[in-house]
Amino acid sequence: MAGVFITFEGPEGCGKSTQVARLAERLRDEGYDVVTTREPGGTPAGEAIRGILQHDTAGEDICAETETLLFEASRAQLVRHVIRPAIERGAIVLCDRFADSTTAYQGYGRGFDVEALLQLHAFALGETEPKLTLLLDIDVEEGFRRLQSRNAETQTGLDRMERESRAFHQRVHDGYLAMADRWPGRFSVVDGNRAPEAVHADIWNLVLKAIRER
Ligand code: Z5A
Repeated sequence: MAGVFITFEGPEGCGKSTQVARLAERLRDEGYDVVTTREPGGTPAGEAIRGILQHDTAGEDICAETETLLFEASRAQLVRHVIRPAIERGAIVLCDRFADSTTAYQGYGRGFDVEALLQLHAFALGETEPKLTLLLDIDVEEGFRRLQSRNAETQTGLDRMERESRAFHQRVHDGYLAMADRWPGRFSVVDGNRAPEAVHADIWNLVLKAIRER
């Protein structure tokens, strides 16, 4: 039986990574073969690209066009080296961010033409599309509060994207909701403002449904 490809999306601090880990653990406990990965990253080339994207390497300003193409390059590699082989062997693939992040951040956030970005995705992804995209919706301010307290705990500063303005992050947030309206068959919006257990309960039901329908 073919696997199921599920992506997690949302604005800063929405709790994706927490939910991916919790879901993966529960699915594994139930006996499923689970592969977790993330974007940018997930392959040696992708992780090297992640390093360039997160920090201004050697103080060099990465222009928005380069940024967009680097995200797509990381994705093309991840799709062919990790995601497709896992789907083919029947695994449940959980990916923390995917192509919708480029549409949200570089499209709605930076202002690049969304339809042009969709063509870039088609080139990077080929036929590989998520069956289910879980959008963890959270208020922008709440997301920043969470990131600030996490960064204070881990003593890390804000990365390049986190330093963008509140207005930028609000456009990203609103763009995500626009995408969920445009592709209701693939997107499910989950209220991420609640406690992790409540968020997980909704995700669990949606994921079980997607697995049964495969
Ligand atoms: N980006 C892009 O621009 N274009 C693209 O194509 C792609 C990405 C693929 C990747 O950063 C950056 O690249 C990202 C988008 C951009 N921008 N930024 N900034 P990343 O991979 O380092 O980080 P992220 O994907 O943005 O994740 P995050 O927002 O930092 O975290 P999260 O995965 O959403 O949340 P978390 O790590 O699970 O939780 C954050 C904190 O909140 C943590 O302390 C948790 O313990 C806490 N938390 C989690 N859930 C809850 C609940 N329910 N209640 C209270 N507290 C919670």
